[in-house]
Amino acid sequence: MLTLLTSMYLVMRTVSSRAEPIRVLVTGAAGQIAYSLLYSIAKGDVFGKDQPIILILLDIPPMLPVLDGVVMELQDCALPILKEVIPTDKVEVAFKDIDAAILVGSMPRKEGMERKDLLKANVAIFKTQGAALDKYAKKTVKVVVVGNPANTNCLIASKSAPSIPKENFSCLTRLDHNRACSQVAMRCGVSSDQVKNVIIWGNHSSTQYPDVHHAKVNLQGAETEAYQAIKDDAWLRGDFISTVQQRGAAVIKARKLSSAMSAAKAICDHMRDIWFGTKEGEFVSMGVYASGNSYNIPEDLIYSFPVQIKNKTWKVVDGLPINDFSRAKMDATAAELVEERDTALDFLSQ
Ligand code: NAX
Repeated sequence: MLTLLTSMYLVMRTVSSRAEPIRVLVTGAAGQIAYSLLYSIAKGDVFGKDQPIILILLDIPPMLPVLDGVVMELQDCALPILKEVIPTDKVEVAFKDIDAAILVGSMPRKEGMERKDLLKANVAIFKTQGAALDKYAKKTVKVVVVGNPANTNCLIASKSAPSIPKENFSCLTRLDHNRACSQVAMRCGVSSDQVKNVIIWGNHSSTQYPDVHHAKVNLQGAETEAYQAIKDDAWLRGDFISTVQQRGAAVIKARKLSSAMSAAKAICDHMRDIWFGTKEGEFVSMGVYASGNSYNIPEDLIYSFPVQIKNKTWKVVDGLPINDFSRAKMDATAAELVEERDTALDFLSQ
């Protein structure tokens, strides 16, 4: 019996090691988030330990020498599933036949730059990359946008890629989600895996609404509502929310650099959940296309909702009761996104 099982295992290993490699694109690949992210992807943390990968690294021309260094380091990691690494500054190379796109690169805010100018520069980048997705990528490609303003950049990329289903696009709010989870866990003195179903609503900006009305904490084996476990409504409605909203700024202040390790971990969590699905009875936060049918959020936005994922397809968790406190915060972040979208669409049509 043991011999039979062993040989079945060996056959399965051989079959999976012969699996076709998938093509995974990371943009902004010479930047600091990518530097933390690429190793995790290339060793199988995201798409599976037996899934061969071709990694394509896109950055702008001045960063090509830096990309060469990243390629050398990836080679030096000697990772068995990493079949090839392709550094490039050309979208037609980068987006060709890709299965997954992690769009990290964007225009950073420079000193003295107006918010509108920043948005305009990013609309240009995500219009080009959306058009490249449309032209060169597989129609099944899964796209996650990280570069800020992530929600609106994601919307622009999706609108510029009409042949790819809108549902294939999402933006990262998992870092905010993980931050919220961790704050609750620390407050309750449990590990973060004992906290589930926190929600980030809306924009990945300081108007986001971290909500724990539906979250559960496992306290010594007993699943407890987060509000009951914490027993401090003033903290949950005050400092908890502002800590999560301002966490990115706090990290920059302390580190003199923005979040990179935690952002890379969140990207892995986000893409792994798309690929393999969410756990039974659990939901995660993700910026996805708002159809107008969920929680009275206006349509045609990329808005962060609680989602469950099965067969690489997300579904908003509908029907959660929303109180007045939450409603006001969900609407405020939606209003910011509407304004950002309208400005971006003006630029897109120019
Ligand atoms: P870095 O400045 O270290 O790296 C960005 C890289 O993108 C650079 O190498 C740059 O040359 C490249 N790039 C610029 N334009 C490009 C283009 N058109 N095509 C390809 N590459 C291009 O920034 P990093 O710390 O890695 O952050 C990257 C982005 O993530 C920023 O926009 C940042 O604001 C955003 N973040 C988003 C988060 C989220 O939760 N959605 C959290 C982390 C992070 O703040």
